[in-house]
Amino acid sequence: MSVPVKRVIVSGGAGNIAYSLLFRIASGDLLGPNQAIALYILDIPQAIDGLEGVRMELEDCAFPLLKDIRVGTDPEILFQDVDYALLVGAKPRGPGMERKDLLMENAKIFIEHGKAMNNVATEDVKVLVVGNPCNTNCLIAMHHAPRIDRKNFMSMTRLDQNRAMSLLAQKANADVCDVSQVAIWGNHSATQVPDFVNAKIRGHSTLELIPDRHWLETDFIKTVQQRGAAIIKARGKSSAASAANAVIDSVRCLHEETPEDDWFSLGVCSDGNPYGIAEDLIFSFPCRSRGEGDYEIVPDIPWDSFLKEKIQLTEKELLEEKALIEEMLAKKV
Ligand code: NAX
Repeated sequence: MSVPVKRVIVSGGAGNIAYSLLFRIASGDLLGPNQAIALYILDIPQAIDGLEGVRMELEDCAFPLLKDIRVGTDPEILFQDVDYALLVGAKPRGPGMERKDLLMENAKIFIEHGKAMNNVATEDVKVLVVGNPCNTNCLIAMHHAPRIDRKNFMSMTRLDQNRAMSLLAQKANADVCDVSQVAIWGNHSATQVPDFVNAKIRGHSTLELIPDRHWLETDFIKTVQQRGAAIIKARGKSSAASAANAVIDSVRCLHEETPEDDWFSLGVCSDGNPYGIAEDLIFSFPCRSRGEGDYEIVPDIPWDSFLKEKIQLTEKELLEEKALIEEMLAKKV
């Protein structure tokens, strides 16, 4: 029995992350081995040759699940009827560029992409924003796509979760499969909060297996927060394969029933519940899925005073980013 093709758009298609991501999507890693896929690949006009090269390589893989490839630079065409929008494309911070300029340059991109999705994507399109600053970019796209349910807008903190899981496993001499309930709270930035307080290793409290709270509060958190910069320093390029892998994990988690004793991290729109985080922020929470493409925020995870203080700081940063964007957009009008 044939299953209808799912349309997946990847923006930033000529970039670093997309070069890993597209091939994994086309091979079935994103939506499973029985789901035929159409790939729509978007970038800017200056990148059109790169896009054509990527298209040629995808064709040369002869992926059985890949039924259609479209490359282009017009969001209103490429977002047409998409089921999944993986928004990787963004403007990097240039030399001497201030944070507010970076926010504004990216705001323009995500306003355009939000509007295009509102106009032409399927109503239940699932949107995952990867391009930084991903939480605020996601918020902007969501605001410009009122036809689409707010719940469908997500930003990626799964790479941070995976980094945290690996570090905890290494420190405890455990397998990464033994590590569970690792949440990232807040912004995908240097203020993010990798939660070791509630994480488990072999079903036990991390604090029992790694009784070095000083290491957890300092080196562990800092290493996760600054891993992106460490990779740029080592490779001369930013994380790409691991970021693409985290995109795959983020989407797959929505379609697999989350085990009772676990959760995953995802930036989603806060409505104030259940943790009192300000409404209308894209904030990373521990989430669970029933396996139907949906998620809910896991309630009742306790915060000790250390976590609480850090979570308030990351919330403050997101509020500041939002206020800055609102101010700049208001001035422009
Ligand atoms: P690259 O600079 O290699 O690629 C970005 C691509 O986006 C380029 O091809 C560029 O032309 C394109 N682009 C720019 N404006 C566009 C627009 N208006 N429409 C469509 N495409 C557009 O960056 P790459 O290494 O692929 O990283 C992409 C983004 O992911 C960056 O913002 C990066 O900071 C972010 N990351 C986010 C992570 C996360 O966990 N959320 C981790 C990895 C990564 O750092």
